[in-house]
Amino acid sequence: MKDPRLEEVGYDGPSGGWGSLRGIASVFGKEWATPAALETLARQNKPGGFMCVSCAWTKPEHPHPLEFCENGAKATLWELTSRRCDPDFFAQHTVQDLRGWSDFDLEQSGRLTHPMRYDPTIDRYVPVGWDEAFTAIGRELKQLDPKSTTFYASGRASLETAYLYALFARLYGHNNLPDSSNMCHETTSVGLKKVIGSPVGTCILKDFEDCDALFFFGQNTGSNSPRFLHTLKDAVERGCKIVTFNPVRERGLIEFVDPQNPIQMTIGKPTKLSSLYFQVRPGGDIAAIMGLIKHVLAADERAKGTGERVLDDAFIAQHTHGFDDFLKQAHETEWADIEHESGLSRDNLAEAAKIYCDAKNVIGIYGMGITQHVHGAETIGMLVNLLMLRGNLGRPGAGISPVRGHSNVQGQRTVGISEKPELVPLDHLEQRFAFKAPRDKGRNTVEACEGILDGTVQAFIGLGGNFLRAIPERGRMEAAWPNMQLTVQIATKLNRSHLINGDAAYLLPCLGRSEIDEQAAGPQTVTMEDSLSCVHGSRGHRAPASDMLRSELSIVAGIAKATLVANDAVKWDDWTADYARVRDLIEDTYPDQFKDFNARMFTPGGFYRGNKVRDRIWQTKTGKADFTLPQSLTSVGVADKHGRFRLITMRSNDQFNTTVYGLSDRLRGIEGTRDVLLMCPDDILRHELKSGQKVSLLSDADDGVERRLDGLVVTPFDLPSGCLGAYYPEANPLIPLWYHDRMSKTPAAKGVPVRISPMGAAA
Ligand SMILES: Nc1nc2c(c(=O)[nH]1)N[C@H]1C(S)=C(S)[C@@H](COP(=O)(O)OP(=O)(O)OC[C@H]3O[C@@H](n4cnc5c(=O)[nH]c(N)nc54)[C@H](O)[C@@H]3O)O[C@H]1N2
Ligand SMILES: Nc1nc2c(c(=O)[nH]1)N[C@H]1C(S)=C(S)[C@@H](COP(=O)(O)OP(=O)(O)OC[C@H]3O[C@@H](n4cnc5c(=O)[nH]c(N)nc54)[C@H](O)[C@@H]3O)O[C@H]1N2
Ligand SMILES: [Mo]
Repeated sequence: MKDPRLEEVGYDGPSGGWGSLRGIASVFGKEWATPAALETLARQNKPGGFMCVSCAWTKPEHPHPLEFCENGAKATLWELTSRRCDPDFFAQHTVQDLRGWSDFDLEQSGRLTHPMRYDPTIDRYVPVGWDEAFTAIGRELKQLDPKSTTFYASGRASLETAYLYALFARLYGHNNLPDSSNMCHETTSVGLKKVIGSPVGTCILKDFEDCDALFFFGQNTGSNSPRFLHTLKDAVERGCKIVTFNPVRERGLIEFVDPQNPIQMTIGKPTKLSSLYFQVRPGGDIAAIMGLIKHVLAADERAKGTGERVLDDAFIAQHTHGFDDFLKQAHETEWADIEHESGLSRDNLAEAAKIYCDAKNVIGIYGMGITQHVHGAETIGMLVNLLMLRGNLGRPGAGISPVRGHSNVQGQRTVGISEKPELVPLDHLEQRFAFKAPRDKGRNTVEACEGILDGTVQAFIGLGGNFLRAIPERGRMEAAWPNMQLTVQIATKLNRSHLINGDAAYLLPCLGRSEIDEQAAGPQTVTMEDSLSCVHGSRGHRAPASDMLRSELSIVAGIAKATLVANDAVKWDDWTADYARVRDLIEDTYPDQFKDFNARMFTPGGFYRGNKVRDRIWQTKTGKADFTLPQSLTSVGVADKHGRFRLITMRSNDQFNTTVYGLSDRLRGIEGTRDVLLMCPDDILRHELKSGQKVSLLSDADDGVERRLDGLVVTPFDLPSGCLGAYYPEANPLIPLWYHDRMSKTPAAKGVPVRISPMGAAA
């Protein structure tokens, strides 16, 4: 009999349902349902309203009466807080003192209200006028070598702001434009582009109405893109099958009750989502997909005599490259290795392969469970291999759909936030703005961190985000950060990255997306691109949290104007006065994708930017879609060894990235704490640990660097053996900076090598 103390923590209810409404209430109390807050939420993700600041899932043409989810509501309400982090607050607390606060408490201090300058003599932030701040920042930047500076963007800023931010970097003289995508779907931008020529997903919402099966890898819909649950539910109810691969049995992918459907809420049964659910080992997806592929190939062999082929031979012959070599590798791969690396059995994979073969149209879906691995890009290549066998690319109802993170992270890359000069139409920009653009490759997030460590990066501007919490290698990074000459943070709320400063440091508060953005030409609209490449206008209607706030665009323009020499082609004031002019610039730079931008931005459901893969045009080196030959069957970057675990860093249902709303991970049954180490009961016994015991995690990366995290409580959880779970961002000190996807340098926040040490004991 199982030791009752090892009973796994978990949650048996469906996702959605009453629990999602209680989830909102538990963070915001009764206030969340005030008329003003509800009115704001009712405008969320609607044409003419504002686009949610939470995830990037698409906003449909026919929205629900309330087109928001539990977590979208939390993100909006978080921005609407009545608390203010004003000059009085900063007068009361030294920065040293604030460093002792939890991340939760820092953000709870409310919306930033005034531009602030760090005064090292009193270790406090003090108010500064906007012009004075811009002039001082401009003066610093003018003295620095542009190549020693770096302009980070978290993925929330609008297309208009992103376009100007990237333009500013290039006019100033660098391509150092790391962004949150570098920690997220850069694996897609590089890996997917390499094999099919598209850096983004190929599906549109209509495809989800026409697909027969969805193969789902490492994306936690219930917490991270809950509005997508409606799409999944509709698909399942018309007969589409979902096959899920995830080490964690995520409730959101098991069953769902639509909180907007009164009948289902009161008397209905939850909709069962996944037909098959595979608890793959972390990093085991390459092997699992190889297993699926072997079954598909075997089915095709069997079918050859009958005349009805399983493979789409015509597609493979006309549209792909490298099939024969791949076929050879698939045949040579042993089932024993596949079973070992994936943790799944040949027979179980046969069931999934049958669903794949029976389905006319299949969509492959994935998230961070795939992208945040050392061989993440190869895993994406494997998923493409699987899809290509039956021509599931470039036709309706089929394709590949990475689920993106921040609400405009995909769009920022579309309009020029990239360290890779070849991805940006520099010739056009040079001509349009009469300057010589830098042509050398800039720094991505990992390279920016390397530069901060070795002193070659001397200034950091952060357009949103919480860089020092989001990146790996926290210990060394926090120590090196103050060596910079200048740090500037543009933000809505105080966070830890604002408490570690360069010699000169500024904290510049900006408007949130639900707020009115009044400029010389009147209230402004901004635009975003969602996960399915649809572009939407967004207009705030609430009074700003403080009179002193400025829009992100005007702050970028203010710094740029104070930094750059005058240039008649560059009109910061005109652009700030009327963002329609910036949209004209975007249309001029990207005419194919943004035709009639201003006229189309309020198209219900957004306007689709297009994707050549839908017409089976492959913008790759070979001019075809390429089969990938994986170099290894695991996407984890270090070998197995006794005592070494694979740690997956996870998001709870009560956080948005580094912003922690509360201590309830409702859909996993973890309440009241984030200091947990999730572990399977067998491993707890095998390693002579006890449920409830406090332990430390130590980096096991064989590089001699000590990285540790203390005070985690061993918590039995349904996970594959050899796998541990802990929360992001708390666990980030354990990830080595060099532990990243080989092709794209996306930090590998899943499959991190660690070992467990009892608290207090030496390693
Ligand atoms: N509410 C809320 N919404 C969010 C966010 C948030 O923090 N909160 N963050 C936003 C951002 S920026 C992003 S990028 C997305 C992130 O959304 P997701 O892509 O869902 O990212 P994660 O939560 O990190 O983890 C994804 C899943 O991968 C699984 N996994 C871990 N390792 C493996 C593996 O080796 N193989 C497989 N198959 N699965 C694995 C985990 O169990 C988890 O269920 O969500 C966005 N939306
Ligand atoms: N271990 C581990 N590490 C990870 C991940 C993981 O799964 N595991 N995920 C990675 C991923 S996918 C991502 S995207 C990154 C996230 O990295 P970031 O994007 O840098 O971090 P966020 O937590 O989203 O940023 C939150 C802060 O943004 C500011 N903010 C909020 N709204 C606005 C706004 O409208 N404008 C401006 N200017 N500021 C605003 C607030 O000050 C808030 O404190 O983390 C990465 N790090
Ligand atoms: Mo992300």
